[in-house]
Amino acid sequence: MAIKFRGVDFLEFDSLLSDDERLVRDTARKFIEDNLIPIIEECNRAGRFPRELVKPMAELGFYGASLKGYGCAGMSNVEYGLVMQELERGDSGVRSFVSVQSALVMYPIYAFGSEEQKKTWLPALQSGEKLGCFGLTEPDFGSNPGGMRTRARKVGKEYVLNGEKMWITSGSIADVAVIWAKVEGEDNKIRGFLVETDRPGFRAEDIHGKWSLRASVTSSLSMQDVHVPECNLMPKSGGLKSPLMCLNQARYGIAWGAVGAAMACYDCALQYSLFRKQFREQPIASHQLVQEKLAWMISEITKGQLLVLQVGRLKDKDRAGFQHISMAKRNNVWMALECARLSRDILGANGVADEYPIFRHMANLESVKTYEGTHDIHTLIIGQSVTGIEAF
Ligand code: TGC
Ligand code: FAD
Repeated sequence: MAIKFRGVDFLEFDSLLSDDERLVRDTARKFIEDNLIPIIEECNRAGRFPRELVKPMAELGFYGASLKGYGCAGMSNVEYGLVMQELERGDSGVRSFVSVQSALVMYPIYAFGSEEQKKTWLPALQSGEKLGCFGLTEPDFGSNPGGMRTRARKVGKEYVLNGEKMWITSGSIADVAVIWAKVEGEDNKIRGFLVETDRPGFRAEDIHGKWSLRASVTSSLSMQDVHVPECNLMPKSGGLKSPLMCLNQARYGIAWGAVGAAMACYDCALQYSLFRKQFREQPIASHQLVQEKLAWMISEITKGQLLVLQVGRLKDKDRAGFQHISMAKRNNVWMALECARLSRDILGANGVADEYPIFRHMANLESVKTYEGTHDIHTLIIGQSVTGIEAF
């Protein structure tokens, strides 16, 4: 049975969007429908990142979409979020790629880079001519990145970097890595470096055997005496706060993206339930227990849409705090994962087949729940915000 996505809008959500916002959303939706949906199951099976989409997505302005100048589209945060929603409706791995390129590579260069770094990298990253990755997590430091062991040592007019980064999206396809390291002799302050990935001593190796985000490249990075000129240090970066500011941008996009994945699962399950008949030739949608699942999903998706729209409106006024973004990321990813599980259940045995997108979304969302701050870490960020007590 072929199931075509029809959009999900129970509470006139569209009426809260401007014409421009709807246009951006519909353009991204059509792009995903025409270009990603036809190939995503093959990519997922093969564990292949659809690199052929890199340039077409650049042409639509998806990279660094909310940044201004340097060839970037200058979208509002809500428009950017709607793009993320549509990308993840297709696949979390493709949304991940765009998140990393935009929020974790272009944003730090924009926020902490020198003018020269911005002119060198931003137009090339925007056009998809160059790709980037973000190295914060290490084998022994995930939720607690402040403990990182990667070091930078100043030697004359260069820095020498040593360390390991783990679970790095786009690591082996990146031309430039944003590397966070403690600078020796500067009180071990965390600073950000732009490291060209063809420098001697830099190695990226892909992590194989993932059951999740199979259409996304995930790598480990190793740096052994990698020399970079001092102008590769991002001058305005300083302290753990700098990478955490990048994470806010990415977490915000994920909160929208998760709504997209949830919409894909819900719409598929709804259509299936109206078509599939069991007992007295009745569609399974006529059973109360199935309706309860559908009612739960549409309620939670609607709440998730409103939550992330409000965070987006606040962000557009520069009033979104990181605790607001944590709430949106935590809630919406949890909600999407629950929708994926319930939708999978509604499809019965067909729910485990990749003829339908649900199991892929469900497996992807397990990573999304962990990366960019686990569900538990966001619980503690919200807890700290409301109590004033740190419980990490
Ligand atoms: P803590 O002492 O709390 O904070 C240090 C300083 O930073 C400030 N701060 C933030 N600033 C901006 N944005 C945030 N979200 C911030 N959170 C904290 C804080 O106020 C403080 O400022 P100051 O002025 O006092 O120095 O730091 P901590 O070491 O106790 O850790 C806090 C914690 C646990 C919340 C943080 O480390 C954390 O968020 N951990 C989770 C790590 C994480 O999310 N890693 C993500 C890696 S990248 C990734 O997963 C990419 S996947 C991408 C994809 O494929 O889509
Ligand atoms: P841990 O920190 O070891 O956590 C394990 C468990 O312990 C979790 O349930 C966690 O919630 C819990 N826990 C930890 N501390 C506490 C606490 N204080 N209180 C209560 N519970 C706690 N990182 C990057 O830097 N760049 C990337 O591009 C990137 N891409 C990724 C792509 C994928 C597919 C994945 C899976 C991860 C990626 N990551 C990336 C890494 C990701 O950010 C980390 O996996 C994440 O931050 C969690 O760290 P960890 O895996 O080491 O888990």
